[in-house]
Formats: sequence, C-alpha cells, structure tokens
Amino acid sequence: MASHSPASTAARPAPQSDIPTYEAIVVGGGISGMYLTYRLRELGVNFHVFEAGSDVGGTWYWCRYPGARFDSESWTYGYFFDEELLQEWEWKEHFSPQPDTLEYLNHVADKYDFRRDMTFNAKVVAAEFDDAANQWTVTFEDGGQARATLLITGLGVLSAPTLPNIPGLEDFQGQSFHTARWPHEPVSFEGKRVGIIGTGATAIQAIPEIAKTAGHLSVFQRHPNWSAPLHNAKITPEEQKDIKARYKEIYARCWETVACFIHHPDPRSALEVTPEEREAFWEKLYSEPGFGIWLGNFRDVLTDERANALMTEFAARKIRERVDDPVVAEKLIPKNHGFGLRRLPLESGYFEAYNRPNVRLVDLNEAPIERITAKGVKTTAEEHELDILIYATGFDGVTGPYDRIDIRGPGGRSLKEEWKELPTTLYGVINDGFPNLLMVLGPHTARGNIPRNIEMLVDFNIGLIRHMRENGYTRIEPRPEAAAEWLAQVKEVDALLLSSKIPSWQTGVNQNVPGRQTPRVLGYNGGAVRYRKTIEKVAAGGYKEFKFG
Ligand code: NA7
Repeated sequence: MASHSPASTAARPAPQSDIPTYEAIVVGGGISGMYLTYRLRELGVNFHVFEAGSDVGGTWYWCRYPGARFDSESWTYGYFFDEELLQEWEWKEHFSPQPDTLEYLNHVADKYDFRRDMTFNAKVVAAEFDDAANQWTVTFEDGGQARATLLITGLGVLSAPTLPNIPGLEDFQGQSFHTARWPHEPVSFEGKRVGIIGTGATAIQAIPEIAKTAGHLSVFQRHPNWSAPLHNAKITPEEQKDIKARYKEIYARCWETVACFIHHPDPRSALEVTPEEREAFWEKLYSEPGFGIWLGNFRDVLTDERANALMTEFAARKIRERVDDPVVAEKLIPKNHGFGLRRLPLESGYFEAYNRPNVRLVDLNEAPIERITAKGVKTTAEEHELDILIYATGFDGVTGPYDRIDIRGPGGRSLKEEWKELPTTLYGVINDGFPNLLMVLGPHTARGNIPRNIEMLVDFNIGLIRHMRENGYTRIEPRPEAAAEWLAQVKEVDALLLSSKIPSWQTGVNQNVPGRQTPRVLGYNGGAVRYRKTIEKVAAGGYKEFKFG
C-alpha cells in the first residue's frame, strides 16, 4: 500500500512516529472521493484520499458484472462542475454501461490529475479519535496508519456486499463470484451451466446478458421484484449536440425534481382520472425510457394504497403478457410489496429471458436451498450442478459500509453500537459523539440520482470546512438538539411513503446480516428539493446547528 504503511500484518501496531498526518483524510475514491478531491484542492486543504480498490471509480470499479449500467439518464449523471468536461465528454448511450462509465471516471481522474492525492489498495479497517489531540487515526488492513484533524467518508450506500448465509459456500469447486466483486478479466459463460442466486436490480440486469451465451442458466429466486423496461438506446450525433447545448437546462431540471432525475410526479391522482386515462398514461410511461414509470407516475402511486394497488395490477398484467409460461409468470410477480415500493430495477429483456429454453426459474419457496455443494446448489428437492455460481445477493445498505470500519469517537464510543438501532445524524453529515467525522451520503440524507446528491453533500461539507478555516476552528460537532430535531423531521416524512415499511436495502434490511431483519429509517424521504433548501438555509445562517471549537 505504497509508503503509507509498513508491510506488517499486525492487527493493531504500536503508534508509529512517522505516521503521515493531514488536515483531512478522505475514505473512498469513488464519485464522492473524486469530487471531494476537486473541492478540497480548490480550498487549499492538505488532504489525502485512501481507497480500498486499485483505482478510482467506487461502484463502477467494483460492479463489473455483465449487464451493469445506469438506470439514470447518462447526461444527468456525470459531474457538472466544469463546462469544459461536460462539452468534451460524449456519453455513448442514454443509459451508460459500466465499462463506459468507468472510462468516464478514469477520464475525469486523468484530466484533473486526481490520483496524485490518492493511495489505492488502502482499505481502512479502523478509525479512532484522540480527544486531547483533536485528531483521527485511521488504520489500514495491512496495519499502516495515517492521521488527520478531519475524517471525511465517501463510502457510498451500496459498498458492503453480502454473501448468502447458506452453508457450504467454500465447498463449491467451480467458479463463483459476488456481482460486486466481479473479476477484472472477462468471464465466459459459453456453453456453461450457470447459477445465479438473487433477483434484485443487479440480477435483473445480469440475467438477460448471461442467458445469451450460457449453456444453461438456473435463477434461484426467493422473492421476485417489480421491474419496468429501461428502453436504452445509443445517443445519435443530433441528440449529442442537443444534450450538450441543453446542459444548463438539464441541470436545472434535476434540481427541481423529487430525486434529481429528470422525472417528477404527475400532479394528478391515479384515483381521480378515468380508467381509460389511467391506462393510457401507464402504457405511455411503460413505453418510455428511464424512471418515469416510478418517479413520474401519478402523485399518489407511492403514497396511497389504493392507487398503488391499481398500478401493481397494471405491472402484473405486463409480466403475464411478456412471459410465455403462465406458471413462471405468476412466480415472477411480487406478492410481498406493491409496485415501486422498493428501488425499482429497470430491465432490458428480463422477462423474455424466461422464455428461452436455456433459462430455468428455481422457486426457493417451493424448495429452499439446503447448502452449496462441491458441484452446485442443493435445494430440498434436488442438486443443481453448475460450472459457475453467481451471488447477486446485494449489500448491507447505507450503514453497512460504516459498520465494517471500527469507528471510535472520544472514550472509545463505537459508531456501530451507536447506530445499532437507528442512526441519529445531523443532516446525514455528522453524528453526535463523533467530532470531526464528516460524511457524504451518510444515513438520513436525500438520495436519488446519486452524483447530484453527492455534489450537494460535498458542497455542504466543503462549506463547513471553509467556515472552520475562516474562523480558525479545528473542531466540529452537531448540536444535539439540532440532531434530535432533524431525526424528528426524517421520521415525519418517512411515514408518508408506503415504502417505509417494506424490507429492502433502502430500509436497511438484509436477511444475511444479524440484527438487520426489520426496516429502519435510513434515508430522508422529503425529497432532494426540501433537503437542499434545508442545508442551504443552514449555510446561509452561519451553521448555527453545529458547535465549533
Ligand atoms: P438487492 O436488491 O438487495 O437484491 C438481493 C437479492 O438477493 C434479492 O433477490 C434477495 O432475495 C436475494 N438473496 C439474498 N440473500 C439470499 C439468500 N440467502 N438466498 C436466496 N436469495 C437471497 O441487491 P442488488 O445487488 O440486486 O441491488 C442493489 C441495488 O444496486 C439496487 O437497488 C440498485 O440501486 C443498485 P430476498 O428479496 O431477500 O428474498
């Protein structure tokens, strides 16, 4: 891990005198860490970024599985901080595939020479605050350490992948991969017997791609998810010109919608229009690209059970139309949650994949998995022999990336313990009892089109750091009463959405992680516009909700 650590593998080495020390340490070289690099440099902060991977890119570095791509319109996803960058980069498709996105992020890292402030293969395993020294010490997996007054996390919300809690994972003799730890070398499915466990957003993207070449594909499904067509297409030269000419307008649009996409709810209620109008609107949305059917739907589809039930019926009908075998179609229709009440995966030929002779849906409700064996997957009914086994089993969402680092505030206070039941942050950027620990995309921030949220949160954090530097402060904490008030607001808006009670990574549920079986309030569901107004008001008011010293 370069010069920042010795080769030692000791768990907790004795303090070293030559520990590199900075004003700020950033953990993570993904979209957050890269934008932080740009802004911290601009502010003249002495900082360094530590990244677990061997290069930049975060999610797009790790999730290289076949079919991985944006569900966001590409031209709303990139960085907007430099007009030159916007004009020179050409997105090839309306919904960019992972290789192109990683190429884009590498282009950005090269253009601004970000890597000179970054160390790779540096996985942070612990961070401890020394109250007297007012300083964080981070420890890397290989035992090396670094120190800084400020610790800034750019960990993302989906960076802690989880394997299924099924016995025998080590026994399998073929190739096996978690989709978020996909090899850098190409994986060939040609003629192979492939199995995939999971039917979330990742599997919904991967299955149609793998099915194209696999000899046979077995999909092991516990619960199906709702999904709607992505309708991706290449960007034509005329569209490219138009996009580049309209970047200002596109950007402004992202900032007036509920989740920073171009889509915004229709003001009508699904219940007040005629059945014909409703049907025509849903057919239109189903035939259009992107998240319109989820975020641009009637205003009450995600908040009113009757409206949601009607939309659910429509989406179920579409599955029945697209899947040839009616028994398989029924199995692909979710029964445990309504349409859009989990983060909606968008698909390209997902349902049609089940019409192929080489694809079999294995319903784990009929015969659960007993164990993984040397040869494949053994359910209570049979043993499925496989050459390749893919775990599309998701992530310990939102708090998982933090739980995997032993973060200790003054007096050894553990952040993991603190967040066991529910995080209690101020605006999702800082937690009481953990001074000088600033977060980008922490719990209780607005989410949606992630780079837009990151931009807003990095800019807010940079504002805080600028305020500290201008006033000679070296310590920042939330005012406990302000954090309590924020939590009350977070809970209040959460209750308005039907999704708040549905188990998913967004509500912090992961059946493979002990203690994560029931939904928690982990995001701010009042929308990006309200969130942004809140933090802008805080900044304009001189950050009175924070304590400085
Ligand atoms: P998800 O959406 O959390 O999906 C994980 C899938 O894995 C889901 O179908 C799970 O079924 C399944 N799973 C997990 N553990 C098991 C076990 N032990 N046995 C069988 N099936 C299991 O993760 P994704 O990676 O697909 O998507 C995450 C986000 O990435 C997505 O929302 C986008 O924002 C991008 P379950 O529903 O628990 O029965």
